[in-house]
Amino acid sequence: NGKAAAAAAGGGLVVPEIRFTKLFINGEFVDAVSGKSFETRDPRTGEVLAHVAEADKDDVDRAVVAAREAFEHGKWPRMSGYERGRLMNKLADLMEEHADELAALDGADAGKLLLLGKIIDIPSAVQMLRYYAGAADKIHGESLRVAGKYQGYTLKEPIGVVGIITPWNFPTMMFFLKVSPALAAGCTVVVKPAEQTPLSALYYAHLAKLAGIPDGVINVVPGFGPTAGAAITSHMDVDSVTFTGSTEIGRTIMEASARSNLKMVSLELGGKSPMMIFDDADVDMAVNLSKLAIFYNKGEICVAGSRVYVQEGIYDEYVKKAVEAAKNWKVGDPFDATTNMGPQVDKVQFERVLKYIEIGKREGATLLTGGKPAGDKGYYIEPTIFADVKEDMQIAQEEIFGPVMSLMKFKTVDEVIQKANCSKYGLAAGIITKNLDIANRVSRSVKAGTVWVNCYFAFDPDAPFGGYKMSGFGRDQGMLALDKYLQVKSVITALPDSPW
Ligand code: TXE
Repeated sequence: NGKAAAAAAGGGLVVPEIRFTKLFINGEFVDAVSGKSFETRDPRTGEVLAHVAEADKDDVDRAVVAAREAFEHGKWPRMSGYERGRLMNKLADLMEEHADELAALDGADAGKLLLLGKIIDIPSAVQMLRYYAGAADKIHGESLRVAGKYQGYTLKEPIGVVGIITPWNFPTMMFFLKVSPALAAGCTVVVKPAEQTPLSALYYAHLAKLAGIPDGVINVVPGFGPTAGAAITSHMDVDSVTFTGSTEIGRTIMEASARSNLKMVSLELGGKSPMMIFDDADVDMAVNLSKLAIFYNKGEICVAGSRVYVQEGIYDEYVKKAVEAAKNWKVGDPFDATTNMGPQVDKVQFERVLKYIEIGKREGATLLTGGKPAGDKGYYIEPTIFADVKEDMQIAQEEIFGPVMSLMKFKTVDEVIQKANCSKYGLAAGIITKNLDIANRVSRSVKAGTVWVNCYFAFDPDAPFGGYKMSGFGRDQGMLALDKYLQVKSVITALPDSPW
């Protein structure tokens, strides 16, 4: 049983009982049509945490039928925005009540730090939900300037049934990043959480029911990408798909939309974000921010500051201090409050990161620290820094998604702008300087959806978030994200008797 396995894996630490392991369709927990299930593992040990019902095409069909019924005939899209917001706030209250358990669930499933789950992941998701709860009664169209004897206005209508496909690095945040605006807009959803981390999404489905969100509005179908995921993206009765994950699968999803019903697609994909540190920066502060930018959440974060550019005047001092900081970044059990970094999410990612470390060595980059597994059990990797990295190396171009920093020296502002933009990605960028002119110039020159100046990971529900270039398109967060879940209808009415 899940609890026993979890307790064994965590050495008796506070892993909650795993209560929800079935699919959630039309307000009920149900087995998969096939009767199949899959394992989700504890990355601290590689041992099985729980067996979860495995959705496939038939289950997705059932979930879409439920979501369609709830959309076409149910209360949710017809309710006032105020009432939808009220129920969303109730769900947020329930999340707060269960915050410890939820943080522990993601901790065990994804190897995330328990402490940070409690103070960052769960509260941020709650904040996101409340932000959109507040938006639900403020969605309105415009009155138009239509020439001639007509009057015109736009209506904003929910887009319909939304397919949501999420990754495993922030299971809770990703769920609410997409589900919250969809709910505010009046949509119904079919969510496929990542196969590595399906547990918290099922818990949220349960809480949504307790909060009074009607059956069929939120459906959760854990399963694998090529089966359950593909069934959503190629479904003829899903109106929109919103995805966060790899660039490769982003392409597959667009193809699936093109081949099926041309459903709307929005994609938040990979990144290789540059962190630019200028000569006038406080080196300690720069080390601290850039260390967090790459080692936070074990580098499993799409906006990780994985390319670090340091200006020549402070380069040597930066290197010395950054290596020291990496060595002091404590790798260990995510349930231990003194740990800075837990294990990579699974064996696949663990091996992928180690493969990139080998590539970096082969390409001729200088390994300053780290570079191997930490410990002999579980998927832990040492915080790793490569110096003398060149723009054309794979470790400077490809997303590693692990605790591996690629360090480069630069001389001028123009040079660093050119190098920062020398990437197929454009998700985020960091700038550390006290010089306002440099900060402004670089902010405007860098091709990235988010720029952080003298800070990093400063997320807010009101700040739109998404990519340039091959980091995808469409924005999560902010009022702008509501557009992904809304149709705009222009209504033009003849006014034959209008005086003007
Ligand atoms: O991603 P996938 P993976 C990057 C990161 C990582 C790499 C691979 O570089 O190392 O991607 O990770 C579902 N149709 N990011 O393999 O496969 C899948 O089940 C529909 C960056 O985990 O893209 C899961 O729910 N769906 C990223 C989700 O897509 C499919 C976060 C993401 O998995 C599918 C995660 C298909 N054919 C990885 N195939 C970020 N931007 O934050 C898979 N999926």
